[in-house]
Amino acid sequence: MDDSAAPANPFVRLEVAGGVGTIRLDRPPVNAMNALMQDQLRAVALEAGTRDDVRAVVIYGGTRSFAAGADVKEMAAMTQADMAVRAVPLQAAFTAVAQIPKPVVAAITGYALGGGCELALAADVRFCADGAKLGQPEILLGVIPGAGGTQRLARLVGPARAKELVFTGRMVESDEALRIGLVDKLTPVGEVYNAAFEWAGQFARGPAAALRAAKEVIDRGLASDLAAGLVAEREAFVALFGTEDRTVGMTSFIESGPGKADFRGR
Ligand code: CO8
Repeated sequence: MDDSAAPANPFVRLEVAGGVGTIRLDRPPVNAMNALMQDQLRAVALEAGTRDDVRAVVIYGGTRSFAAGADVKEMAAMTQADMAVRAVPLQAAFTAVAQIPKPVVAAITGYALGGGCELALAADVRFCADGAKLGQPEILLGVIPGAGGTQRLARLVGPARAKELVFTGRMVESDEALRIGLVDKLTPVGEVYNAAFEWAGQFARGPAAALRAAKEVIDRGLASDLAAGLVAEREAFVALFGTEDRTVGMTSFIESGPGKADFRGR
């Protein structure tokens, strides 16, 4: 989607402040994700990934709800042939989020269900409002998760828990979500966005290439075997010796001690 084609009131927009980009979902009442919204999500994720003034990302759906999943009303009218076509850009949107080469946190309020839960799973960490509910209720519609839920959920909480959640479609309360590792932090509902923004903000003046490499190597390693992961780690480690930030970081340590480097992001 180029700028000239950008709609006046998009369902997904990128708001940038203090080095943090917020991917704001905005399709009231519950951010049900229709095809247009999925395409806008992909475009915004790519923009967040490439903009130099965005060094970390928050995904946020507002105070009421993160996202209640795919737009079931739109999906109900689709044929199998329609979905065969739609599934490709749909999955590409979630892959674009997962591959943002910067730290990404989901700030979850209300409901994160179906595609909404899958969107949260595509982030690096998840902050969650007390009382929010997560789940993969697709089975209750006679289908299964289709935007990474069977894969990312199992990797995050383990196969038995993932299967139980996908088989039953039940909602997971926020405290259980924390206990099983589905989310990483609970806050009062009014604080979840600020907590996520603060977490993202700590990377705004970080060593961008090292952060990118850390994310990429961890994710690539999880998708391959240990030996291949260690090769990827070694190559990325060596490559970082060519960056200005590693010179800045090591010089700063020697002159001023740990944790004081003023990184350039190069
Ligand atoms: N799609 C379309 N409309 C929705 C959706 C949805 N997923 N969720 C809620 N709505 C609508 C309701 O129909 C209602 O509309 P209206 O006011 O016109 O009647 C409005 O939003 C408010 O909803 P409720 O009245 O139901 O409000 P409640 O607070 O009682 O309940 C819930 C909110 C719990 C979110 C409930 O609406 C619900 O269970 N929604 C469906 C959740 C669901 O099944 N999600 C999975 C969808 S399938 C899916 O995501 C497939 C993933 C693969 C592709 C991912 C691509 C993004």
